[in-house]
Amino acid sequence: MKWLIGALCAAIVVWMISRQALAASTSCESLSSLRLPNATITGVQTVAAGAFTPPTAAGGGEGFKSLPAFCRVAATLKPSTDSDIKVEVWLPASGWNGKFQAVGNGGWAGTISYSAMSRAVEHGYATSSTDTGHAGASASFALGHLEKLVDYAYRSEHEMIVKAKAVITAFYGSAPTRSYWNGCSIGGRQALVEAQRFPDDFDGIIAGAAANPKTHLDAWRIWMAQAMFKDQASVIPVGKFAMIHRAVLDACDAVDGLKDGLIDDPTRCRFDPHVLECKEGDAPTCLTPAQVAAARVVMSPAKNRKTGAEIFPGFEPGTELGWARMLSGPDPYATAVDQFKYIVFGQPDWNWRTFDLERDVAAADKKGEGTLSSIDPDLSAFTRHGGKLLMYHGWSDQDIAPRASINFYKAALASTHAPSSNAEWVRLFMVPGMGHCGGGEGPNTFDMMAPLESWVERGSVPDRIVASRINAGKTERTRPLCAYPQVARYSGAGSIDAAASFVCTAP
Ligand SMILES: [Ca+2]
Repeated sequence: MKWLIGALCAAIVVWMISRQALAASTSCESLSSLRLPNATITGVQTVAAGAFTPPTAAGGGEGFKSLPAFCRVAATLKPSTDSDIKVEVWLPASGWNGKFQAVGNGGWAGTISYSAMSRAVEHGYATSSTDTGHAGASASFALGHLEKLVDYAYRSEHEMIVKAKAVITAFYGSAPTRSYWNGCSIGGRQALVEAQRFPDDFDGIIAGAAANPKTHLDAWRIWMAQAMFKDQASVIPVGKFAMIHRAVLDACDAVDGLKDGLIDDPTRCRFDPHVLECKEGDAPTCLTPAQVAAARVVMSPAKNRKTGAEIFPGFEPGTELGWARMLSGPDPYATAVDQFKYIVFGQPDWNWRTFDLERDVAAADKKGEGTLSSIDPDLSAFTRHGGKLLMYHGWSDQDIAPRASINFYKAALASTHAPSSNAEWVRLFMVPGMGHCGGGEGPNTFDMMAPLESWVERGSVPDRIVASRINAGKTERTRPLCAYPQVARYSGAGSIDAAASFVCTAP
């Protein structure tokens, strides 16, 4: 008995010492005197548990009430004379898990991602976010400011990461044991950029719905809207999107082998909107010939009409309920128009109706070289560092066509030469029925961080990740997400709402 008590006491002492090591080694306020190259610390404060209030523009509200106490550090980084990069680093006052989780942005960024930061801190990580070097969600910042475009394209993230690691080390007295990136949309693009350009920044990277190639993505968005809004006749009223969705589901739900209200494998669904053409005139239940033509464009990839080369993949069947995000008119998605106004042509009064797919994609590629054009898929250096890349994309993404992630995944596998010590370094999970970074009709709640950490820290390669459909706090359905190209198949027994009834198998 005595030895047992002794061992127990020893264990408690070891535990207390290890806990001690994960708390701050210096006061939060003392970080204001930290000197970092090309950086100015502009604010340092201890924030009491639940006391954080974001600047009104950031939103988020109630989500911050559950935040534990943390040390909040704000800084401005100036890697170029025209740079004005705002960053924040948040450090849990106690219970730090020893790791760093940097979080990404959306659209043209222009704000610090407070909500994503709060989720990271709640889970014990030190975290950081940047506004990417400008304020506001438009691309107007780039007009006449090439250095700011470079900051947005890749430099602000890397600068933030270097400085955040220095702040973490100063605060806790030790560097993070592991560093991770977690981002979706532009944050997914930032993820791939980091893996390519700065392969030693992270041990593990999550790239959700990556906006890549950004130039082609925005060209596709305008091309699609141009077909829809070119004249009054071609406009499909938003009220018809649900009718089209119903028809797509009727045609394709069962094709994947299970009638569950989801198109689990859109690659097997063939749907021509011509089947919805009105017998005569127009009605809410059918499409006019001009609307059929517009729908065909919306459901097709954008291709170069001369060479046949794909510029960007199209929406998948099943996405129709989300079409309003980009196709509610009367103009194309402003995020896409901004690219051509402020970056490609430098003309704030540029008229999207003059857009010519082949000519203007070529112009965008030229202008975007080294910044927003396609990301080099050779991630060999990242694999030599031992890095793991976990990608995901919703099959019903209504903002970034999901095959863009499949394209990058395949290109990366083909061009990357990984050392045998890191032969398994990338996984892609397609999410049936999920919209852009969430939403949609499918199981859309899942944790990518835990499987990534198991992979990086314990060598457990993720092949199956369970996703849940939660409605009003109740889990209605669970499903496995399977490592691409595998798909989830119903085993034939058990509830179709339980992940245990499904196996991951070749398509
Ligand atoms: Ca189905």
